[in-house]
Amino acid sequence: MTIFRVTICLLCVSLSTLAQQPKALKLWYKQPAGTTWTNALPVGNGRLGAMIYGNPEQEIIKLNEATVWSGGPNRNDNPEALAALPTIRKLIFEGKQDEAQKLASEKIQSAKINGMKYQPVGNLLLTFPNHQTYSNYYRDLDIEKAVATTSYTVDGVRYTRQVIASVPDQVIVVRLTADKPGKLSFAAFLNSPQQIQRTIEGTNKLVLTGITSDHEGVKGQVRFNAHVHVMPEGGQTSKTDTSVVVSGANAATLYVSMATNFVDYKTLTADPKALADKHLNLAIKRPFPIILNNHIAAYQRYFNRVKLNLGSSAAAAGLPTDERIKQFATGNDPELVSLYFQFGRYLLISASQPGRDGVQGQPATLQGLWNDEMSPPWDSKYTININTEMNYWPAEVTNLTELHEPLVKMVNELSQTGQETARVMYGAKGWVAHHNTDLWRITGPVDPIYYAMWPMGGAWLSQHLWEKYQYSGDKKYLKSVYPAIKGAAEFFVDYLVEDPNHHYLVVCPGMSPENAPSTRPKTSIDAGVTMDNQIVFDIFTCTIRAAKALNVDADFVRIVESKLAQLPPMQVGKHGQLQEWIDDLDSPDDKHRHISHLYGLYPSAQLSAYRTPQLFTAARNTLEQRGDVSTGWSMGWKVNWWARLLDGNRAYKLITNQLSPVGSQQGGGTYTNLFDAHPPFQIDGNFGCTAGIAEMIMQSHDGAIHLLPALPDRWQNGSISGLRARGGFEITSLEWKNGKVAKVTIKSTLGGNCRIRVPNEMKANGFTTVLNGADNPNPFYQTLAIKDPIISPQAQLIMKKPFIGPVYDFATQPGKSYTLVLNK
Ligand code: FUC
Repeated sequence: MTIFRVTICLLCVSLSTLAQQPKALKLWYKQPAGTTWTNALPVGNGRLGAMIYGNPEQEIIKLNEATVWSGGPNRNDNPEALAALPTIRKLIFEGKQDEAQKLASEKIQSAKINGMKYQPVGNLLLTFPNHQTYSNYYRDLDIEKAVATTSYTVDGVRYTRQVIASVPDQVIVVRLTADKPGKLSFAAFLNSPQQIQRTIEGTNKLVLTGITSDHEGVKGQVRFNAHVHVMPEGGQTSKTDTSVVVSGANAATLYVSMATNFVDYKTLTADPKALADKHLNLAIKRPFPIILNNHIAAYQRYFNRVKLNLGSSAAAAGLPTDERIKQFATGNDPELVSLYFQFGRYLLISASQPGRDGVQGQPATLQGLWNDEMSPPWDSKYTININTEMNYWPAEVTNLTELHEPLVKMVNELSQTGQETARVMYGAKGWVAHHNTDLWRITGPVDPIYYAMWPMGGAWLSQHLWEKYQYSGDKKYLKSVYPAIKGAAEFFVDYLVEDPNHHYLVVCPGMSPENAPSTRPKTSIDAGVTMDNQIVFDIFTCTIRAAKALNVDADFVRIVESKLAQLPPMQVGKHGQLQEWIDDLDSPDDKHRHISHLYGLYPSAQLSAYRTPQLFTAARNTLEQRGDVSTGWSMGWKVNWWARLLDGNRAYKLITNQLSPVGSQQGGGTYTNLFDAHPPFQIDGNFGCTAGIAEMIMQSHDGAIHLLPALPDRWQNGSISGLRARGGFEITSLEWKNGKVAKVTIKSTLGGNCRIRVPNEMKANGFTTVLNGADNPNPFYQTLAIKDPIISPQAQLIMKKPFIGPVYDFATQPGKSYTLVLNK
């Protein structure tokens, strides 16, 4: 045991030690968005969203409200599943997967309902006569303030538009100004691809009412209202049949309020007009500067918690964002990475807000909050075999835990609707969800059975309930989500069956999401695939740990422990890969975007450089074999995997792929507005990459807080403040120089042992050096007991010794901060 000199700093982190925020936290452009939605800029308050085009002559503001979905309350269980289940299982165990899948497509696949669509409200159009010709054009999205601004000059007058989506006021506000009096003239107009009616109340209030469309035999039942109150300063206001016309004003403020009849997934009894008016009538009493200030304060409450500096770039000062994306791969622009990281946080703050004052948001969909199509790709719903989970990967680590709440609420609701699915389809207790859900919280199978035969969505989503607790240690919260966690485990206690060939307990039928072995490429259905085993391992483990933390359900814990012990071990196949299926069927030529069996590497913590070196090496081989370029979300996941593989340069390469212009490589890429491309646009890649950048700088899953675990050569100097680590620790500030930790301050909120792994020796006093990998006594850092793998005799595993830096332990007390500095 070595004793070091210490610099302990109790709650005394001065601002000067915090990371310097680069100034350029703006997306900016020299041209309008034109007609291209992915050139437009997003604002949102978790419920109301807008995409702003910044076209001088006709401003287009595309409007969304989070509960505008097709259809209405419905279910999509297939009750014929139960009787067919024994035959399907028998066929699978006999190796007749094709026949099993055919039967499952008749008996398990949903008869007709594959989920409803997230749909747009419509467009606010502002027409500015004689603004065809303009000069000095500029538009930006300031993600430090969450304000979108457009400005340009016509006939010597500077026109400026600002747009915000306010959480406190629950309206979108458009502020129009001209720098000379009496020069502002425009017409405001609403239209929509939905079935709508329009009226104008008084002279200055546009009112649109609509109802969403029918889909797959479910009647469209969401009624919605959009109200726009046009408040000019000076000038004259008049109206036509459809427009409010303002001429000769000095300035104007437009308040946009939207609401629906949605109360919850089974209730549509709210009054959309009354609700839209309630928010509007309060907001119009407040002048724009007050609404703006309150909006910025509410936004910064979240945004300012994390600051990241990876170094400055010349490009940041001079080049618009679209040009920087084009040049990223060949230039040196670390500020684009920090902008992209913070943009992910911006998007989560804008797309996913906790409920307040009777207003509730929904979790971020495949497109977050922003969609202008009646039939968007994959309905812009919730694909829960990766995409929805990825949306929330940044929530805890980047210090946005409150924004996890809409997802937590959705999982709690699924744990209700999914009970019937578990019972009628599989004769099981607990609850189940398949690979998609929607506003109506459907839990039955969606899409053809090749994609749908995946009863794991509930168990994976439940990890988010558990992880939120891992970061906060809040037992009251844990108690509130424990029934959902337990219910997800209960399902598998009943659903697991003994595999007569290997004698393990397995998920059957199941599948490795959306992939199939090359020997039977059209048949995904199987038993005991690696990801299923890993997810069941996690839901059982967290149920046991949660029950013990809450001191409940000792008998049930014993049952779960015994089932857990009978799960299959992970396997290393003949190509040195982590096996995807229970049999060694993987092809090294398989480039499939889903690499689901690496779930165990991230987001789970089942693979470790230090504890499971063979599986860790096999995971690396798998990732090498699959290659880099793929869909956007797949590359976002790969950033996290390479970070967990402690390979910063490879993670950086994936960021480079991600920050390439759409179309410049075989898949993925980034649109000019920094939205991630599947393609098409899918927001998960934004969030995945944001989480991955955090994971490169700090990890907290493998028995310790690991500082700079995967720092690329490009980021040898930098700083970050505000990341959160499991066990209630906050990395209040971390500065590194030449790849070494120069100084770190960690605040403890729960107390307990803090263990850090660092790349270099630190000066500390009273801290101990951990030798021989002794267990961390902090319960939040308890590692997982992973079975020894089965390794193919043909597998060649070239093991690399992972870098092992010093590991220090120090006791912490709640509310206190601790600082360590580099031992030069
Ligand atoms: C899954 C993925 C697709 C896409 C869709 C929304 O089906 O396989 O790539 O992301 O979800």
